[in-house]
Amino acid sequence: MSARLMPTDIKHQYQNDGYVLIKKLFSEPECDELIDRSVTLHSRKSIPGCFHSVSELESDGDPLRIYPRMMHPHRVDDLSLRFLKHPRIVELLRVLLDGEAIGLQTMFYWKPPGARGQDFHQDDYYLRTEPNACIAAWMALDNIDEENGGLIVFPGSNTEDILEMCPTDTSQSFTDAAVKPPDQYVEHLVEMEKGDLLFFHGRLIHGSRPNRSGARFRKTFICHYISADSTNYNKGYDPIVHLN
Ligand SMILES: O=C(O)CCC(=O)C(=O)O
Repeated sequence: MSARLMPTDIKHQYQNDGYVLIKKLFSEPECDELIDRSVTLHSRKSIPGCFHSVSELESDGDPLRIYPRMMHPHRVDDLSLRFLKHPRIVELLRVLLDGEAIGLQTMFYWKPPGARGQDFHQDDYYLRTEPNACIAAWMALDNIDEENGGLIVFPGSNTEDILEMCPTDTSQSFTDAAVKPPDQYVEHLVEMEKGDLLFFHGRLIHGSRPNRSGARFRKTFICHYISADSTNYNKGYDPIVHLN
């Protein structure tokens, strides 16, 4: 799906399937700027509340300990904040949410070769937004496919309530609980090119498998938003970010 799609098409697909892919919303230089900044942040080894990385020797063979995901980089980095508030994202959020959005979190995933995935879940299990679902903006900073652990979605599962989370296989997933997708949903791998952005609904079942590639990272910058008229959300995500 292309950034040139009409707003009504974008909204229709989001409502029907629970996600919509916007091709090449960002250019390669824009992606590279964000990657360069993340490399600079990572070189600090540890930023309280954001990430703590260890050396290869200390990692016990877990690449995610060397390249852990960065939580809320927008709280320590102006460029990450600029992307959270990026006008191209905010304009599309307005279409998808029928109104204004508020920023709740950012994350930067390196997903290095050999890294575990994140088993199936719904984001609102964590964000607990009421009365409407939260929305993720998942931006590809590499070309992403099955081999390097691309995102898997279950189209239409956005109509489900929050489902039960059960213990899962932590040799494959860095999280220890997951939902079992109901039988009527069929998994779909979203192949993405660097600069593509996937919006998805907070009740959509999604996740990823390990990065099986020998040398390809799967870098992504992820933002979560809620409608400005939300009456509740998980206050653990405070402080929220007003986008204007
Ligand atoms: O990027 C991934 O592999 C999973 C990310 C995800 O599921 C999320 O941010 O909720």
